[in-house]
Amino acid sequence: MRSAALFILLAATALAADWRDQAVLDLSKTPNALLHPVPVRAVTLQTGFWKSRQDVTIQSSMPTLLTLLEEHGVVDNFRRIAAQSNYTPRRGPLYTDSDLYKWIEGAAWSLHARPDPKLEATIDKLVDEILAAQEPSGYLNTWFVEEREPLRFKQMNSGHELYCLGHMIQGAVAYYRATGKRKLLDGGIRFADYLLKDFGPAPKRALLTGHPELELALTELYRVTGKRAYLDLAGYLLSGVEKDRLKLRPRDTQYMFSGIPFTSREQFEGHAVRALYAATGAADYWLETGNPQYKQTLDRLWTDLVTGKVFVTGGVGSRASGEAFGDSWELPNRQAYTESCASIASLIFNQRLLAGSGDAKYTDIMERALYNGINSGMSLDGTLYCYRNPLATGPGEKIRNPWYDTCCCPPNLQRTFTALGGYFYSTSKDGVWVHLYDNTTMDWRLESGAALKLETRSGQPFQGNVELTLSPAKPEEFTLHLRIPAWSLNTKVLINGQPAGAVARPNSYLALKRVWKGGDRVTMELDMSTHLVRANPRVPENYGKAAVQRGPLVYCLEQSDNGTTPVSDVALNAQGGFKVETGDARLGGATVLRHKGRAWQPSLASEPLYGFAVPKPAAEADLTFVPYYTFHNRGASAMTVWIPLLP
Ligand code: FUB
Ligand code: ZN
Repeated sequence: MRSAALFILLAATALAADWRDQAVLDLSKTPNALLHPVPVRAVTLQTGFWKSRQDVTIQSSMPTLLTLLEEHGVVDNFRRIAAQSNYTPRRGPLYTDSDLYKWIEGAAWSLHARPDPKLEATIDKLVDEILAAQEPSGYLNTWFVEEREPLRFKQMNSGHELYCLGHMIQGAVAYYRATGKRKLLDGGIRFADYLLKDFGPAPKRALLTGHPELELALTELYRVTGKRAYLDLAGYLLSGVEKDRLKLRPRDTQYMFSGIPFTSREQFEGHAVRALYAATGAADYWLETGNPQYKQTLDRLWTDLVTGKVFVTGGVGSRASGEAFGDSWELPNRQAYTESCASIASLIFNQRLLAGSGDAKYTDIMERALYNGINSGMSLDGTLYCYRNPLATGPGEKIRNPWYDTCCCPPNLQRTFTALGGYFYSTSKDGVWVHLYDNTTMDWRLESGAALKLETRSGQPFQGNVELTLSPAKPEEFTLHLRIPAWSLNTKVLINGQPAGAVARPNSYLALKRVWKGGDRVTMELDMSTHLVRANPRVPENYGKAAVQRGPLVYCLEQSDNGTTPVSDVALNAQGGFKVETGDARLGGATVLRHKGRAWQPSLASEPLYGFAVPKPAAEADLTFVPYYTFHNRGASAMTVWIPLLP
């Protein structure tokens, strides 16, 4: 008894005491992380684009989704186990536990940004109810109980037991980092330790993540606790050594993106969320171990992603069947699957690769996903969600819904938006990095230990102005790494009103090294020209078409703005400028674009399917473009991102 108490005490002291200083990813001791994210709580989002999205998440989306989770029995699924009577039957598919864990994670990150005792009390209560369902062994899953108990770890391809544990650990880590409360974390540790005892390389029982997720959670658990066995377990899961013991077929390992050595992967394939979560876990594993084979595989997969498998909106996943990646350049518009979770997975995959390199090419993909294919996932009022984020819809096609029985995307969006402060800045040995521009205040420190306050003011994503004011505690030499986005072809940078004297190359970080002192100001003018984006001609659907991009935002045509001519009957003039109109009140103040085009009249619907000449669009058309993330916020009208281009 005494030794058990001593063990608990030792375990308790093993956690780092600096929970307040830990970022979304605590890379402070990670050997291969060049960049270290700044904690969420150290960054205040001031009035601006992302604050308004975060406000909607915290004030509207979080409470309404909790009500829906309650109404659909997701919390009762835990309560009924502790009640041990005919409380209520279990409801929902086998992965609902993860939805509540993700909701808790979202709520926890929001506490970093904005302390809220009422919300904290709500989380505390949920945590107690969750833990009351945990078995003394540490096992916890509301599906594999009662008559399904004998099936535990027997349906690992599809069972989602480890997926749910992964989300439990991530929710627990976020809550610990928000409050210092370790109850849920201890629950996660108990379950992870239960796995360590019985599962692993032979002679232990084999383990497999049928839906990867636990890999990244275990790495973060290692970062919080310092216990190497969690990282080793992640390595074991990624090693794919159990293919033969578990009799996995190639089609299983392809779909799950697990079960064979991660380092043998040649391309992204199978279920998009599974594949990108696996790659994210592998990137974490590489950051911690430096294993070069992992790095080579990650580079190979990243190239595969960006050369043929990511949509212009940052969305990922081309096929509804198997929620899967397609072949390279298979990027359909209306049929695009582009699950919100897959765009988020791409964001966090690239986040790890950025931390390991400081290369802006990763931030470019992150930004594309964040402003477009992720941002579209939650309606402007925070009550409707996209599971799919297609690049075209027909009239009346309902993409936004308040609830999905497979409710993975809504809380995934929430945890992303509430943690947003953690994506803006990093530190490195030589200074500080600014990845995204908005109105934010960073109150943190350099890695030398010197305090640094950094105010950023910007009209992004609608305007190109950026102004940074630095306030180091005392004059200090360090490098300010400013991201020059790929879309900003001409960027002006001034330091205290004088040219910075360095070339601001698109898609790079501009390194400004000097002795910085209180009140130093850097101003930038990002190039907000509107671009017509062309797809590689190998993308069959988009041959001869263009998409419209201004700053980080991809635009679309919605029927509701474009009169009675169907948006599938219009073409775009390559010549002539776009008229920029700021502050559309119907779209939360977004900038809309107007441009001249042509329309087919009569409608193409009345033209024959085949002929010897292409009909010409003859009528003049005034086209109105709105940011893609706002689509279907005024009802389900036809929408398209890619538009035929006139010569
Ligand atoms: O497999 C259940 C859910 O479906 C997962 O949470 C997501 O990856 C989604 O594809
Ligand atoms: Zn999802």
